[in-house]
Amino acid sequence: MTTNSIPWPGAGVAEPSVVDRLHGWVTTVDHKRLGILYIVYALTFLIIGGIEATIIRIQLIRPHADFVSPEVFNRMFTMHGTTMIFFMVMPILFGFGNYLIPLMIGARDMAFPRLNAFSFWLTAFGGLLLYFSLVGANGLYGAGNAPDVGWFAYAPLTSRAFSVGHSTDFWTLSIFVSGFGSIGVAINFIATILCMRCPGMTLAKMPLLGWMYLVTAGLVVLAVSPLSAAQIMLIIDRYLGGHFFDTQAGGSAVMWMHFFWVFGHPEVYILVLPAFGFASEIIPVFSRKPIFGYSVMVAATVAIGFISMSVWAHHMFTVGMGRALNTLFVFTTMAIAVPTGIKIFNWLGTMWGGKIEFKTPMLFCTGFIFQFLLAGLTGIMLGSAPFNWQLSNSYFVVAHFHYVIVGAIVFCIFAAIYYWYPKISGRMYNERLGQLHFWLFFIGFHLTFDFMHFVGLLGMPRRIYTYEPGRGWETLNLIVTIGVFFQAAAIIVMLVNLVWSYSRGEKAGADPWDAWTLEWSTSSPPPVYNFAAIPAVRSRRPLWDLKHPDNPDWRYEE
Ligand SMILES: [Cu+2]
Repeated sequence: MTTNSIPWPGAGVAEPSVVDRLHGWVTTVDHKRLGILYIVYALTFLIIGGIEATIIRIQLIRPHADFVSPEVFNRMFTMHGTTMIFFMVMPILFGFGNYLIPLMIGARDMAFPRLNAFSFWLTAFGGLLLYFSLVGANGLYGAGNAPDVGWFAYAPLTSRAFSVGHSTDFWTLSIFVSGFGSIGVAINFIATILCMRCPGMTLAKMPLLGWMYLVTAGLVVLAVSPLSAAQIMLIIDRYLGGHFFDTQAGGSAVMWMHFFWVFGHPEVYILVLPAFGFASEIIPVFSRKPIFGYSVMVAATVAIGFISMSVWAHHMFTVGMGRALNTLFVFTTMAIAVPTGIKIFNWLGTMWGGKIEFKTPMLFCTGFIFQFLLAGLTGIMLGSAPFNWQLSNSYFVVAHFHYVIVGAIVFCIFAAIYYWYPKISGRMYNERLGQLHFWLFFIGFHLTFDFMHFVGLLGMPRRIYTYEPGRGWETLNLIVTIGVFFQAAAIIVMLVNLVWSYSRGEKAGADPWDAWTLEWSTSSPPPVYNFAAIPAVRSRRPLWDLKHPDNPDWRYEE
């Protein structure tokens, strides 16, 4: 197998104009370009969602603050949650998957390039539709007509009786539209991963990232559909005289919760599995050891996929389901901790005895393991119904899920940004700024979300606009808010690094990390056609075999 970068036919033609370039990006069906569009789109919403979080935290910095009005506060936490989940984390994961999966399995593109483009634009328009709600009656400072019902929009708060204007409809339709984008890209991942692997790459030789995206895609198809169905029912309730979620008229508000969490809990695995994939690709390279327990990792991933569809009602321990059902969901929730724990063990097993180099991607992965372990422990605590009854709807819950979403998923996303930035941009990022990003964010994260657990244990409910002095919440809230400013500074450092390095960074070359998967066999950035000749592989580390013909991996795998 050869490294491949053949000059593109027609070299030396006139520079395309700005309009041509724009047209090229808007009409592209190339998986790499679509990947970049998803990533840039998501980073834009990271900034917007971060600003919303900062506004919430400034309002809660002390008792009786009046930085924003109660209405704006409700709109801020609804927009923050909805934005970060549906228009930041999901798109950035779809972006990395789009860019990397065809390269890592030795293919020239995704299975359905036009469906791929269409899926991106559905997601893109979904986010724009959500933010169009800001251009509403109350003006920007009143946060317009932005949705204010929380990111899970419980009934009957979403009924016309309690949500008079169109704010809830912006929530419903924006997620409904982007939901089809998600289902479209998921179908593409499944077809690409199952049908377009290069010769020799059996499923048992596929990079772990491929397995994570395969299971994730399956969950997207299974979990997003019930949410879309429930949203149609909500629209019928709001405009066509339906009573699906109207308890007084024979419907059920609890039924919305079941529909939402049948989506909502698998959703957290839709978000975390690709992140696990990033860590499973990065940790071996910076430990100079192949992943520990490849097959067990695959089995744990598939097990998580199945079990994650059976735990949803642990979000509903307080609605009165009764002892039998509560017990069942306590049991399934505890069961999902087993395959998840196995993964933590395998990552530590990979690092154990390795020659670890703490470059920025590895720093973020190390932070991820530590924080994901803690997040798992508070998850087990909240998964036991009696404990949950005490802390449901408190800041302990908010701290727990931010520990997973920020402490695990966002940390892995940052690791992925720095690890694959050289491949995507052709340049090295600034390592010092990378390390500064890590430490600022690490400190900020722990200030915010460690202390948030304690204010929750002291009884502070989530989503309250303000609070009384004298309950022991003041200092904790101050520290929590200070942490957010560290995180904001860290994000700014990252953005400066990425933009600056794009034109001034050191040239990266094809394989700056001395890695082992196929994307590093192409130039940086890769040519439009990816590979001059479709590669053929014999092991899980094709580039190791190429670089170590005297001691190839296939000798042990075959
Ligand atoms: Cu859950």
